[in-house]
Amino acid sequence: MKKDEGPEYEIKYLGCYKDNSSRDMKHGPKKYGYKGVDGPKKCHDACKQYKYFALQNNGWCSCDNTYGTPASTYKKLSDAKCGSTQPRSGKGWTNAVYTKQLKSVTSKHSKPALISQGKPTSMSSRSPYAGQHMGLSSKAVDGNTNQNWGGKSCTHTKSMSNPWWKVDLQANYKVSNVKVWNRSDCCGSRLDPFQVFVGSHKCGGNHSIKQGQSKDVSCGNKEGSSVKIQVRKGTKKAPLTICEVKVYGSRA
Ligand SMILES: [Ca+2]
Repeated sequence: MKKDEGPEYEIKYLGCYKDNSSRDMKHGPKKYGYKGVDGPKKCHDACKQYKYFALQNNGWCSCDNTYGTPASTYKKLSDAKCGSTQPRSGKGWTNAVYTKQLKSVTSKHSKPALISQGKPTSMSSRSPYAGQHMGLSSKAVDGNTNQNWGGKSCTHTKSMSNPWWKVDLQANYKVSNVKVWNRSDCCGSRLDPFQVFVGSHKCGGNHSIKQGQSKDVSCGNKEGSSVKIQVRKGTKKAPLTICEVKVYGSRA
């Protein structure tokens, strides 16, 4: 398909609804012949002026601007009541209800955005190199993924047990994933192992990144207003250095 054809649409199945002889959907061709893979699309094409359309009794097409109303009569049923093969084409007195919607609308809502860059940060100690403006906690959200300490874009705590780094997202977010960049010029094991928290929710278990590499940690849309990188090496003391953290999510 050419890119300049305008917005892309998709046909979306909304559910299976009970019907009776008064008809939930009152318009359209009200004819058979709309079963099979192209059934929903063909029924849509025959119902263009209506918002919703439905297949009943294995491919009988009708449409309307409402569906499932009144809900006491046209009750929502289990999907199996509208057939087991996809796309569903309905059974006796059951409507497999569909609509057509803009594809970009759905993807815009579900696509996670970068939500950490430039936001307030903190860590378990002040940078020992703060005087040279190096190692600051803000260096992990400065948008620069340079992994060389000399690039002045990595954080650095003092040597301590259980060091951590944190970004305040300044609002509640569903966090989809957190990408972390490790240092490349030395000391890659300082991040091994680390844990990622969204608020108090942990994303997976222990993670590690080889020196000079980055890692994408999935957070499964856990909700919170901060993300923390926590290193636990028991009583062993070490500094924590991270060169960049990118948190992706959408407003909760
Ligand atoms: Ca950086």
